[in-house]
Amino acid sequence: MIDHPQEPTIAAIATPPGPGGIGVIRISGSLARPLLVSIFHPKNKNKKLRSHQLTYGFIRDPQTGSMLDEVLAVYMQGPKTYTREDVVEIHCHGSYLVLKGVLALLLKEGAQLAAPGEFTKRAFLNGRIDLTRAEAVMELLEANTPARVDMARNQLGGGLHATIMAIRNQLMVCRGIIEVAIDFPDEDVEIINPQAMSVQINENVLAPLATLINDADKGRIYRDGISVVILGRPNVGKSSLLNSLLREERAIVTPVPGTTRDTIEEMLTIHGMPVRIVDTAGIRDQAEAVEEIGIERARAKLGEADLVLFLLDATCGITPDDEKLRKALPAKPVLYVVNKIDIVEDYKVDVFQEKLAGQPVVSISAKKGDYIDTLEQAVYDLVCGGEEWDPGHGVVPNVRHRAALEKAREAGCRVLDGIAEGLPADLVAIELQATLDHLGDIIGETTTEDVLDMIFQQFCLGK
Ligand SMILES: Nc1nc2c(ncn2[C@@H]2O[C@H](COP(=O)(O)OP(=O)(O)OP(=O)(O)O)[C@@H](O)[C@H]2O)c(=O)[nH]1
Ligand SMILES: [Mg+2]
Repeated sequence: MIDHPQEPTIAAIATPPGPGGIGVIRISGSLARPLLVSIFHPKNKNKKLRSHQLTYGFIRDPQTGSMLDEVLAVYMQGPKTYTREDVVEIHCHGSYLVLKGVLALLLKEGAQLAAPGEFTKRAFLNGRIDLTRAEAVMELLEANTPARVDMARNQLGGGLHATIMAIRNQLMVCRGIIEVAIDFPDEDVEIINPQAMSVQINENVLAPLATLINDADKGRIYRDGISVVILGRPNVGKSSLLNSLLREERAIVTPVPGTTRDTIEEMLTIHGMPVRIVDTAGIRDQAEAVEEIGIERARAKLGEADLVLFLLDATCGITPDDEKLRKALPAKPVLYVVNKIDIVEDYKVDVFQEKLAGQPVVSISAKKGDYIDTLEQAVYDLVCGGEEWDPGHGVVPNVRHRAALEKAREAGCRVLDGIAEGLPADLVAIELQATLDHLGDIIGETTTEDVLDMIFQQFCLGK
């Protein structure tokens, strides 16, 4: 057992549970190297452990001498490591039991089990990465669409950090001027030029903050995705539409009204945006018991919907039942979709458009898969406000950042008001400092311990 210095050396299995080609154990801290030396036996006994070089050998229990695994081990001397501390990685066979055995040995020898996110937290606390980059690590691990990977990669590259720093620098220039005004209150010359400073704050602080907040809202759609519920009378083609959007025969389709009895949920992406699509039981009166339950579920799903696809049948126009259903809709964005246009001769959307007065309408054939791309575009436009937005373009703040940005913007507006009203410089300085602090929260400069704990606890083990 190796003696503990003050900061414990941490260890964890860094790869997910389940069989794999290899599984990696990671160790960080001042004991990383001695711990490795105590359990690792290079195949070539004369081979010295060199920093950042893989060595082939065996893990043995120093007490019993029994061999646990044949491994590749690497010792990386700080500060050029993930945590800036000494780091060791042991590449074992990807068996969970083997990995657990090696980890148990390390803990017996004096390592401490790492908390979730503790490696990344140390990287942050040791100043290797700021908080936005640490969060980007988690975002990257969780990213399940290419758009999310792009956003995470950008943040990991320091895009958000640099943008926040640039805004903070502008504020610091203003703070410098205001401090001079505070220090020399009796100067004849006016130190603060209110007009110039207002322009400076408007253009270089408030405008970029507004852009960041807007991008955060767009980014949220790409991170969390949206829920789209297909609704309509029985037999209008809801399940056919689900299948068309998924490009697979997921749901049962028959000419019998009341085919779908339960809600069916699937994930798909539209222009990179994750979409949870929900097919529902056709809504009608006089349904039998099982169908009735399905209809109740359909109604319940409406509550979670970000967008409702209201399906209509081109062969029958808008029927009294459709009207009834429309009237019962909750206040949600609705896209009307006229289906089965393939079997209507001389189909014209105008009749529907007139009746739906100003509401967005798309015409499709779910069965043939016609105009599904037009429908997807319409969904995208409705959700993104008709604005083409590229998630990979740069900086996309998350929900936590957004809250801090909003507070910074409010404080920034109070700075402007203070200047316009000619408030004393020291009062303006307080709001200016508040603006700076809210921005500091984003990059982790002024973030409190409990917020940090909350962020890192969301990480997975070994990261
Ligand atoms: N010609 C044509 N037929 C369609 C189209 N879409 C669906 N249908 C047919 O309409 C019938 C009902 O389709 P479904 O997709 O099961 O309709 P649904 O709205 O899910 O019906 P319920 O689950 O009973 O509420 C089937 O026979 C489909 O083949 C279309 O675009 N064109
Ligand atoms: Mg159906």
